[in-house]
Amino acid sequence: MKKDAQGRIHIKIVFYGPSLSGKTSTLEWLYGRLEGLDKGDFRQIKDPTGRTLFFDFLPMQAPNSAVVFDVFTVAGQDRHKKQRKVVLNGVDGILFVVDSSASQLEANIESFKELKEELGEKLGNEIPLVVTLNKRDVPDALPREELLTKIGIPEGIPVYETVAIQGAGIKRAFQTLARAILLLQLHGIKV
Ligand SMILES: Nc1nc2c(ncn2[C@@H]2O[C@H](COP(=O)(O)OP(=O)(O)OP(=O)(O)O)[C@@H](O)[C@H]2O)c(=O)[nH]1
Ligand SMILES: [Mg+2]
Repeated sequence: MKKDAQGRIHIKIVFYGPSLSGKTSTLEWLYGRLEGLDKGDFRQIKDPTGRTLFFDFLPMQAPNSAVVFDVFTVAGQDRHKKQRKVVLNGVDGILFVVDSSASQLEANIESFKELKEELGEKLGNEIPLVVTLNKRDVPDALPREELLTKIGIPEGIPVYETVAIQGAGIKRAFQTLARAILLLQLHGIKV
C-alpha cells in the first residue's frame, strides 16, 4: 500500500500462476466488463502471440474514493522468473490463477511453489490470497478437490471456479480479494 502525491492510496494486486492459465484473460474481462470501478489505461507488455513478456497493468479506482487498485499480471513462462520477482515487489494481495487442465497440473504445482518461496509466511496472512480454478470449461478439467490438494492450497483460502474467456466467477473472486486487502490494510482485520 502506498500513497501518491494526490493523497490516493494505491493497493497492489498481482495475478500469479503458470503460463496460459488465463491471468491476462481474467484482467481483460475485468477491464471490459466489471462495473462500478473507473478504469485507467490498460498496459500490456506481450509477444505477438499474446503471451505476457513482463506484465499487464490496469489501475482501477472506486468512484468518489481515494483508493486505487493497481492490478498486475505476471508473465507465466519459465524463462520470465526474474520478471515475476520484480512484479511481486510491494504486493498487497495475490490472485492465483490455476489452469484446471489435467496436462497443466505440474505447471500449477511449480508456480505455487515458486510463489511460496518468494513470499514465504506472508502469503495468505499479511498478503491475502484468493485462488481461481480457471478453464472449468475444458474437457480434461481436474476435479476441484484434487487440484487444491495436489497444488497444496491451504485450508480456508477462498476458491472460485472461473471461465475467464466468458467471465464466469471472476467478479466474485476479485471482490473477495479486494475486500480482504482493504479490511487488513485499512482496519487491521484479517478475514
Ligand atoms: N477454454 C478456456 N480458455 C481460456 C480460459 N481462460 C483463458 N483461456 C485461453 O488460454 C490462453 C491463454 O490465456 P492468457 O490469459 O493469455 O494466459 P496467461 O496466464 O496470461 O499466460 P502468460 O501471459 O503466458 O502467463 C488464451 O488462448 C485464452 O483465450 C478459460 O477459462 N477457458
Ligand atoms: Mg498473460
